Amino acid sequence: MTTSETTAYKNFIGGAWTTADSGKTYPVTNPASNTTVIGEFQTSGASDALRAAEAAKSALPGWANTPAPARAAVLFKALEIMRRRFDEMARTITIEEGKPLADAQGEVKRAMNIIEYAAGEGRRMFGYTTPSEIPNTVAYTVRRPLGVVGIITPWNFPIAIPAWKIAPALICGNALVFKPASGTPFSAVKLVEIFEEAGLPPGVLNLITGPGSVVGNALVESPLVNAISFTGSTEVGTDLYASSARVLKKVQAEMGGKNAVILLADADLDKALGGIIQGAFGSTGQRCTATSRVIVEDAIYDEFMEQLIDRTSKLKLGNGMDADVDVSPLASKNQYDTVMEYIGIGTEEGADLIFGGHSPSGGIFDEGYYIEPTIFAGVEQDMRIAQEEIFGPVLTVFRASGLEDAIQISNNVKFGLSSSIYTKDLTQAFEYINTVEAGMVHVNAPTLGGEVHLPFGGLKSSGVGQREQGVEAFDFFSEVITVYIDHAAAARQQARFI
Ligand code: UN1
Repeated sequence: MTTSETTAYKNFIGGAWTTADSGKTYPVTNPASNTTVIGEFQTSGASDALRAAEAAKSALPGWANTPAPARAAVLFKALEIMRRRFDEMARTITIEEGKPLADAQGEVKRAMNIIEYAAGEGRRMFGYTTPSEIPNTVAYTVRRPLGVVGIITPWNFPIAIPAWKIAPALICGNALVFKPASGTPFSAVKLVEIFEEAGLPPGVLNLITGPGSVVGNALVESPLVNAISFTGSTEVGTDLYASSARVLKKVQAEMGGKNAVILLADADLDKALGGIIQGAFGSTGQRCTATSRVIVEDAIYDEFMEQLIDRTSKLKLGNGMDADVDVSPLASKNQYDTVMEYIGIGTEEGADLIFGGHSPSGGIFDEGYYIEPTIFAGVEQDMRIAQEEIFGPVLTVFRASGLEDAIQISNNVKFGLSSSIYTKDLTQAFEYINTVEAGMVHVNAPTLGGEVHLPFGGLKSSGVGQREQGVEAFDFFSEVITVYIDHAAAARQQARFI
């Protein structure tokens, strides 16, 4: 591996592309071809994070005092630039994260949707007025920015997740320090370039790349940073929430999932299989809304298994840049090792490995982090593969005697992010909607995804703080201030109101 001709990308602090204080960079490679270095990125430390937070603090008053419709104009401009650079952005995701190009295009579209939605908020940003109980008094609420916000994002949606935090945070008037996952800084650089080109004032959006533990902790600990929006593992999110609580820092943490699909006997089996396969193996299972469990009613279990194996065997594994590829490599060596370890654990625990489970070899497979789509049957609820988030192309299958049994299995995990049921029976569907423990509930649709104008997030160990996206995003990224104006000056004393 040679890095001599590789471009070294920089941090973006106070409107200038700068090197890290360490003077060091680290390489990022393509997961489908791990000898191909796609760039060198700054190895930032705490001092860089603090410099970025100071730059944000200096830029804050100017941006906070910019009228929201004028802030929106910058977002609309960013949207236009992203539309122009659409192909480049999608290709960047695929060479850096590995997901199939069609998925990467979907991801860029999603980022555009949130920027558009957040920009529209520039002409709303509603508070409310209400009658006061005091004579001659006007009472209303107004929104103010939180201040400097740390944006800490994962590698699996390296454009969309940053966009769905950054766009609502900007429209609310905050100044940001953006710390992307160390594995996907290239997508982050491109996203920041777009906001720079759109004319965002210097210091409003700062980027620092490097190891999460050092840079992320510096942001959590710095009194300059007022709030953190985080997406990542439940372990890191829990620590971040605990340390932020000590200094009363507002936190939104979007974490893991162990999402289940319930398949009832009356369902449209063909449609259900499509949704389950897409949910389990699309994006190589590396999304927090992936389907990692399927709970099948006894009566159709055998037929389902036969078709599941048949359809999974037709999936094409390969480089995400090839148009006909369904399942691409894991995003990194680390991910690859974790998933292979879980496949080993499942086998040792006594589950039946009925499909896949191997890393193919020869040709392109020797160059990347490939693992076959993998299915375990005979899974017991207390097994680790039934309880822990694997974040890879591994589906576990359970049997249920009926709806009640299936919901019990679905709820018997510490996570509660997304869920799905396939049935044509409205009564059973509503029983499910009312009792399943998940922040997002789908009927006759996969566990995946969501629309940007609806809230995204989970229950239990899947998330804490306000939901992302939807109107809730603006609730998280703003403070609500309550205003009372006594326009007769002294009404309150006279009337002796409390
Ligand atoms: C999606 O499922 O389309 O990290 C988005 C994640 C989630 C985002 C998932 N926060 O996978």
